[in-house]
Amino acid sequence: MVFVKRRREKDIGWITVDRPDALNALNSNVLKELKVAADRMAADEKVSVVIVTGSGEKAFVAGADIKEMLGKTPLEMRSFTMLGHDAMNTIARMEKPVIAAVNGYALGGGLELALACDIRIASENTMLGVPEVKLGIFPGFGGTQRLTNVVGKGWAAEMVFTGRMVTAKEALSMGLVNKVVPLTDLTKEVKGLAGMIAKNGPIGVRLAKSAINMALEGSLTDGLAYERELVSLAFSTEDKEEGMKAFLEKRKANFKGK
Ligand code: DAK
Repeated sequence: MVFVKRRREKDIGWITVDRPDALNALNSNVLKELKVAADRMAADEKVSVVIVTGSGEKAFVAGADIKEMLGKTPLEMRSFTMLGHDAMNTIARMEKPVIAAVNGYALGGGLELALACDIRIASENTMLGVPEVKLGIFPGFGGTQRLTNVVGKGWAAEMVFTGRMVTAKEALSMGLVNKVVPLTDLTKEVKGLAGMIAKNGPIGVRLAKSAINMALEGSLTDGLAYERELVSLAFSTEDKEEGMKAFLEKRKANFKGK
């Protein structure tokens, strides 16, 4: 892996887009490596929570690689888009919580990558936007869909139609990011959040992600039915016995993920 670094710290998996000279822009190789990294994190039983971030102090990801896209035919662009969708869908559908540690510019495909994650924590220097209309196109890695799901039609329409960047503070007020912290505190903040999640019963957390995803993909009736089936499944686990007994015995639960 050249452009995407992967590491595990105890039960937290880190995926870092590492192409700082181009503000971590997503070219074909980055997208292929992102997909591989996400697949490996999904398969690693030691990883409970995944954090996605960018290298350096300036950018999370400044978008799809404009230099690479310029020369592409529509058919080549279709293949490129499939790489993007593959990587981002793998993150969005992974049965583990994924946190974006947004450490600077999150633009175009970069914001779309952050939106494929479940939770976004941003540093104060972050600027977010979907400037594709300034290039004569519009967001194509799921931005029109996931941005609308997260912030609602009004904000999504304003961001997509104007292409303007919003500050981290404005993004917080829109619900586009969950929290804003100084850049120097970002790692500590996301680790703390990941640690809080990792302490909980992993099967419950994973099934919950699957049920939450259904809220965006189906009707309320289907979502409620899916939630009912999955939460019933959680009652078949040793973790449920342990969690409930631990509560009644006034002690910390020792979850085994079984
Ligand atoms: N692609 C390629 N290189 C990039 C880049 C990008 N998106 N963003 C920055 N860079 C490169 C710059 O070219 C520069 O490289 P050198 O000139 O040093 O070789 C280096 O990173 C540093 O950037 P700057 O010199 O520009 O740095 P500044 O601090 O002055 O400005 C900036 C930072 C983030 C404001 C600026 O770099 C900028 O505006 N970047 C472009 C942001 C952008 O427009 N992002 C959206 C990209 S379009 C589709 C599927 C997906 C997409 C489209 C279609 N289909 C389904 C068809 C997705 C599209 C996008 O994401």
